Amino acid sequence: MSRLLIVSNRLPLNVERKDGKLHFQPSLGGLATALGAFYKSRPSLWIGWPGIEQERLKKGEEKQIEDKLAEERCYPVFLSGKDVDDFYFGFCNQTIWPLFHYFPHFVEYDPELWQAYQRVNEIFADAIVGVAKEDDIFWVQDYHFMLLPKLIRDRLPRATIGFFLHIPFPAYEVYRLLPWRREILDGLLGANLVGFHTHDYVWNFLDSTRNLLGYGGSMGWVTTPDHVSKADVFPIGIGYEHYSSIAKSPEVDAEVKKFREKLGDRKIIVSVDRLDYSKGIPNRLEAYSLFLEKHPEYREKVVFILVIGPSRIKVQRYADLKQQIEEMVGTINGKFGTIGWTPLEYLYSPIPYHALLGLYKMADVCPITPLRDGMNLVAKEYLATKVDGKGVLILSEMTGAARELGDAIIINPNNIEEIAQAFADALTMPEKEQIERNRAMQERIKRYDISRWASDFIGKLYETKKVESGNMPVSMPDKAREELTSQYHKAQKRLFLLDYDGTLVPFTETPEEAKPDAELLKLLAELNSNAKNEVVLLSGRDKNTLANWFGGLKTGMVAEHGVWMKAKGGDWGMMTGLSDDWKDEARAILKLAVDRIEGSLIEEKDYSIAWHYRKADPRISERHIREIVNDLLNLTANSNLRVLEGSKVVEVKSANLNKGITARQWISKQDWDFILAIGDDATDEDLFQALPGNAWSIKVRPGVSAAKFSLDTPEDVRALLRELMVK
Ligand code: ADQ
Repeated sequence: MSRLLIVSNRLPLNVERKDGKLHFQPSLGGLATALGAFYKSRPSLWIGWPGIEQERLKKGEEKQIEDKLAEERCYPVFLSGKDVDDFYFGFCNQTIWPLFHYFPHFVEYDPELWQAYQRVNEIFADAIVGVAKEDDIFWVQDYHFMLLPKLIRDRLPRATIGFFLHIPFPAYEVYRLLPWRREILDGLLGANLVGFHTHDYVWNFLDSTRNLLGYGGSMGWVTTPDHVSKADVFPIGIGYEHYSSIAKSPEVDAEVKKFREKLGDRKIIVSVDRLDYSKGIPNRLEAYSLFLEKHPEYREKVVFILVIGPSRIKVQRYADLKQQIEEMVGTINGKFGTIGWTPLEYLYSPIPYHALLGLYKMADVCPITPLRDGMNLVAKEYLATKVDGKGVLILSEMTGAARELGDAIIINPNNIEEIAQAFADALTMPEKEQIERNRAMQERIKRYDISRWASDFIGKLYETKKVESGNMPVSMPDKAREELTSQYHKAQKRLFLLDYDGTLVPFTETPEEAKPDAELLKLLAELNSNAKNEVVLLSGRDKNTLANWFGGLKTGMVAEHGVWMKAKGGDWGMMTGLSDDWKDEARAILKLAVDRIEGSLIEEKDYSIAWHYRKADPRISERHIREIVNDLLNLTANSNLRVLEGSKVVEVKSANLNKGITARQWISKQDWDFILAIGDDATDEDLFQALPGNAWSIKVRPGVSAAKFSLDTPEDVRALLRELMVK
């Protein structure tokens, strides 16, 4: 089993200095606890910041920390105080966090913080590569390290890298606000697998990669020039069995007893959050106040225990929020409280595990009201402790958890009246209904628990890597070139299937400019004049252009992807059974595209129509291309037409027309003992797939392909063809 390297901002063990000495404490809550059992169950190493700034360490203490953490299979990456401030409190929590949680007005766009983010990601990349061994697989966690997948890939091109985002990925219209939006997408796409909590986040991510980087793909696959990535959904779970069994323990019952002694038999509402403006704490309190206002019968009969975990207090906005919450707590208690009854019990502190579970266990109602939340684990923890099935979960529809826990009372966190009503509904919900609702949700979170989440992710990561390995042609090594030449010379019947644009000539701004030069014509003439060779130019271009350019050569030719064909020395013949009555509608859509996108143009052929946008401003066309392709896809749905995306060209044509079908006809003509096919774009993939196993196939430009080898430029293709002919 290969070793798993988990990378996250914090380690499962946190280092603190108390009374001058270093102390190692298990990190509270979060990922470390959640993944603890999984990472211990296999060969692994956890890499992260140990929680103490470099300047606060004395001589020799770094080594001391390294040794102690090594016992727990952890590896520390040390950061200076300035890096922690600018990276963690800065870019992570004043730029990414608010933007990704739809608080654009809170976002700091500060190039200095961005530099710190880049710098710390680089520091981590170097540290990771320093400890990595061959065959290790990498699993990078969360928004702190979105550049890291690419930085690792730059250093270890063949690495297997996964990334999981624990927070939402926002809609394109929000994400695009970020000045460094492309760099971050590039960083993430260095991973083979990018995981999110919900389908919406996956869609948002794919939308942004299409709009900002122009990368297409389907079913979550993203094809970049040198690499393939997949985006997929993995809703994080909790250690369900662990929570539900501890909830039955005497320690937890003792905690419940302690609380009950203080609170009597009043109804209990409990909420637990880290201090954060995304968690919707003020609106929850406002709703509680409204509930007490509207339902005086509950006064003195209910207590709300508000638990808040200290977090990011160094960021001013968090300090302000803390003050706001404390003021609200004071106001509510002042307004409704009586001697002997405090409507709101406020705890601002980390809560020990058994006490936390005790609170969940005795809570009649758990209101979770974030304005945005990637998942929200408290919702799942609360349900897991409900061993008797009783209790009511109120859940904001803006949490990832709401996608899975539809049997909760779902609320809009901005609707204070609705939340207040939810308190009343929850407190009067019949026990039978509570149990029914909870059992359904418990089943689900029990099945897809944290270890299933982790093993599912790692399993998918391997699968994704396998797809990539099987589909990335390797650049041609010398040995393969020698073998190709040797086979060529031994062979008596040789077939060359050559694409034209992008393969034999580089791309130009307009299609007419890509005329063959004298050198190319000479090369093809020479290749074709050998009696043992049959050269076929397979192109999407129209027949007249090919006839004008290559008529003198007498090579085989295929125009419009197969509408027209011409054998070596023969005449043009047309494929039968084609119709063009669909062209008017497709032309109308593409004309609209030309009007909207300056510099783009339509190329009409007999049985296909193409829209070229190479000359258009890439920022504009990227945005519109999806719309145009979607219009074309709607038009062609359930028809025998195909929409093909080439390099800066979209083409509509009959599904019966593709280079693969045409190539098969040529291949079946003779018993060839040497076949070489070369192409560069999506239309050539049909050709590669149609080849027999012993054929040679080469893709020009790096990218995912069914071809066996790759070359970088048309000049390299010409050089290879020239090389073949040298005796
Ligand atoms: P968080 O924003 O931290 O996580 P959440 O999922 O609710 O949010 O997890 C908080 C954890 O901290 C829970 O395990 C909770 O029990 C614990 N906790 C909170 N306050 C505590 C206190 N006072 N004492 C003790 N424990 C406390 C991010 C994303 C979430 C996503 C998770 C996991 O923001 O949306 O669900 O990662 O992917």
